[in-house]
Amino acid sequence: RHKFWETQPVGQFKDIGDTSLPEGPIEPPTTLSEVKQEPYNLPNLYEWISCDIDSEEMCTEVYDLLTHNYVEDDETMFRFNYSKEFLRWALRPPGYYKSWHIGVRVRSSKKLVAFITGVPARIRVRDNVVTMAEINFLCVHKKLRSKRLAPVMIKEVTRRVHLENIWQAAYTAGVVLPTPISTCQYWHRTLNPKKLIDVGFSRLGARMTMSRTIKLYRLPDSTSTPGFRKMELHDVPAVARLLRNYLNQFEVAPDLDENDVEHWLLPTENVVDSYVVESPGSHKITDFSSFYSLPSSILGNQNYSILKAAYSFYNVATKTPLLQLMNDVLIVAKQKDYDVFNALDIMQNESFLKELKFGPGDGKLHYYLYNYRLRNALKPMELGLVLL
Ligand code: YNC
Ligand code: MG
Repeated sequence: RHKFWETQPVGQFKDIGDTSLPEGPIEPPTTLSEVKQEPYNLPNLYEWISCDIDSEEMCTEVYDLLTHNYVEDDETMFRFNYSKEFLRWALRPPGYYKSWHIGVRVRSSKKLVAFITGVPARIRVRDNVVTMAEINFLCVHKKLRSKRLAPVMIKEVTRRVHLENIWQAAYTAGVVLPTPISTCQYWHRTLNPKKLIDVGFSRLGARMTMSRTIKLYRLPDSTSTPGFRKMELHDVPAVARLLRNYLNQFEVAPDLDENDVEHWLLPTENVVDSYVVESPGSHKITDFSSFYSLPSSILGNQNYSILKAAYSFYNVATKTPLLQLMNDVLIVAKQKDYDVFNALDIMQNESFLKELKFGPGDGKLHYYLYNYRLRNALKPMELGLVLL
């Protein structure tokens, strides 16, 4: 059934429930000289490139490919519209490899028609910190679908990851593949009900009028927690300590040092936003919350072309109740004109979703590890990892 994935070192459906199989790497690493030195063969019309995402022209080409060909919802009403600034942020974390930003061009016209990326990350799986690649932005132009290009893209990124002596990877997808380590669900908190209903993102509830709906989702004008403010550069050590300590409780979570925290969590306009609570007396940082900005194109609506969505990233509450912290973050997201605030049911998010009027989305998000077996799937609440 999965002609490609059956050949790969991933948990296979037939092995589900087989507790005799050990946890950990499925295949041992080979020596670097055993890694294939030449790129995989593409059909002759196409050629591989490494994308220099620093270059404005290259970044624009990638942006245009993704804007027109990347992930859509099942009803094709929306398509992810990652911004160029977001792509640069997502693809250039500490220690990134340019060779892992892989494009496929048409030889004759030079048009970019496919893309896949990896970035390095230390991911802890239970007690083991493993250097992995986080794989994202796999995209094949709509006109080249179902030609088995994706397996070649995946094999090529795997080869380039192996060349850096890295043998594991983490990724998420909306489709079921062999085999999820966890299956999660998105929840959506309406911030702009009128627009969400107008564009078909949500529907007016039974026995609800528009004005009652607007009232239901209304938020205070300002945040309620004393000492709640935007994260700044000098907060990096304190935020790193908070996060490292917090993420320890999950079965799978990133192992973040201060450099990672600076890159992934220091606010970047229209990309990532982070807030801290600084205790008014002691100036201690006690709480932290963050979200990233991922708009979607609205396909075929007369009135609107972009849905502004914020996605919950990492949150840590040690003093402020998590519910209150998240309510303050909803307030700032509303102030920043986001239409909707999304969160997965991972980490401790279930504790605030219903109370803060998030509603469950359709569609699931599946988490995967490459070349690393877990004996049992994890509950979403056991996951401490957010991929972009
Ligand atoms: C997917 N999303 O099952 P089988 S998520 C992985 N992730 O193989 P073809 C996928 N595999 O089942 P198409 C996949 N979607 O026969 C499909 N597949 O074994 C598998 N969509 O290939 C599929 N982006 O080329 C099948 O299919 C084989 O032309 C079929 O291309 C697929 O970024 C795709 O949703 C997704 O652009 C490129 O549909 C295309 O349809 C497309 O005939 C819209 O492929 C955008 C979209 C996916 C977003 C993402 C994570 C990707 C993870 C890839 C796996 C990484 C493994 C680890 C590598 C490093 C290892 C080290 C060390
Ligand atoms: Mg194809």
